[in-house]
Amino acid sequence: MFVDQASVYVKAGDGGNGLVAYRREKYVPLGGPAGGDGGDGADIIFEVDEGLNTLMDFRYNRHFKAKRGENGMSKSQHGKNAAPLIISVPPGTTVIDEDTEEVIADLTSQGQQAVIVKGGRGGRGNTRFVTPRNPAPDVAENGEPGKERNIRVELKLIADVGLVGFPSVGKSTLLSVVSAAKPKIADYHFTTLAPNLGVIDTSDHRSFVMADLPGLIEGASEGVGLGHQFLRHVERTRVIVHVIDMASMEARDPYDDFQKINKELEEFDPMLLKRPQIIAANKMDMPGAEENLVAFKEKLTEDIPVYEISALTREGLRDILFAIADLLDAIPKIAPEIEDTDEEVVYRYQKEDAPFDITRDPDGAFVIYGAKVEKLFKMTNFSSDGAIRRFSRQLRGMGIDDELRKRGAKDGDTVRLLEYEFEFVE
Ligand SMILES: Nc1nc2c(ncn2[C@@H]2O[C@H](COP(=O)(O)OP(=O)(O)OP(=O)(O)O)[C@@H](O)[C@H]2O)c(=O)[nH]1
Ligand SMILES: [Mg+2]
Repeated sequence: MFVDQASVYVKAGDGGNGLVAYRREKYVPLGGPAGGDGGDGADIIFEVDEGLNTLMDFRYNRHFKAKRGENGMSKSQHGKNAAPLIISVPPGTTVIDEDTEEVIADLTSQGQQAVIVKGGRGGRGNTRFVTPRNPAPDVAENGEPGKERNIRVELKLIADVGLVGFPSVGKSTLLSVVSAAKPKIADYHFTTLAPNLGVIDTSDHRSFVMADLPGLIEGASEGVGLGHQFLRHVERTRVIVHVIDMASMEARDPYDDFQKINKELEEFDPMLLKRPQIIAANKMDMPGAEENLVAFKEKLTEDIPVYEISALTREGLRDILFAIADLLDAIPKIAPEIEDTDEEVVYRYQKEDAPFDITRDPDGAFVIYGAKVEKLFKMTNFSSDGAIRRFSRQLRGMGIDDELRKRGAKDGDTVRLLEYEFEFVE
């Protein structure tokens, strides 16, 4: 199995901050609270785009940060929610949490979406903290931080293009110079025993997957050489690139090679001849290749484009890759084979954040940490007394005061949370 893989960091947008504001109207001497809520931060969503077939885009961009929500405004106006950041992925993409190895999403069908990280909720404005006892609160919340995650994106590769041809014509060499694949290359037959896959990126940023395949010889369709095993792979590809040794280094006639290979393909499955083909006239750097090519083209009656290349000197590669990409764009997709089909499970909600934990620093200070308490802290706007009081109430509500006391905290002891210090007050 061949897997394309990328490690990516995603951070959803933070919620916008809530606002503390009061009405100021001409004839209302004591205007009530009028601070609006912050908007929600942007989610990061992955969406299947059938037009993609590799994870090439993740090679260029490994960090994704979504926009934050707008802050709350006066006159009780809600800040705008940030629009989700949508990232296109090819069908067959699996998204895994790198830290827990949990599968977050299996994306298979066109348009299917999965929320990879949720944006933070907008903080509430002071309008929302009105109570009969406190009709004009000076409390507003900061936005909730957006979730962040390290993820691994994986894609089982299916070759779009198969390289076929006699042994030693240069199939593996070609794959090695147009992709990062490192197939074994040697001047003896059947160097390649199992297909190698490479991801190809054309200079105009289109990408596709190409396989070099074990060499084919006469009788392959009946099982000679690596026969059937090899031909099964060809059946799954959408374009066949027929590699021919135009230098005739083993004294075979190039056109004869071409016909023999096609005959084997046809005998294995007549449909294979209907598959679009491109001829790669390889080894054009060698003496005699030019003459052979002229003779080859004279004999060629089939309507198949011929591209002159040298995998060794890397000549002509750009043109043939463009031709392959154009052809792939022009023909319909074959639905990728997906082993465990119909699995529509998309996103499992995350477990509750651990509320808090307490340790002690060497100097005796109590240190509070944990996702939930840290989130509360970040959502508190410490510029108002009301918000500070509310934060202490929340800590008490979570049982942090009791826990501190249990561990021996006394009036005046230092308590740390993130990079801040407080005094423990009874
Ligand atoms: N002169 C020249 N030699 C080449 C070129 N491409 C490949 N070769 C040589 O041809 C020999 C066979 O190359 P491979 O890439 O292993 O051939 P293959 O088609 O993958 O062969 P199998 O895996 O055995 O089917 C090697 O010695 C290569 O260096 C080329 O463009 N010019
Ligand atoms: Mg090979």
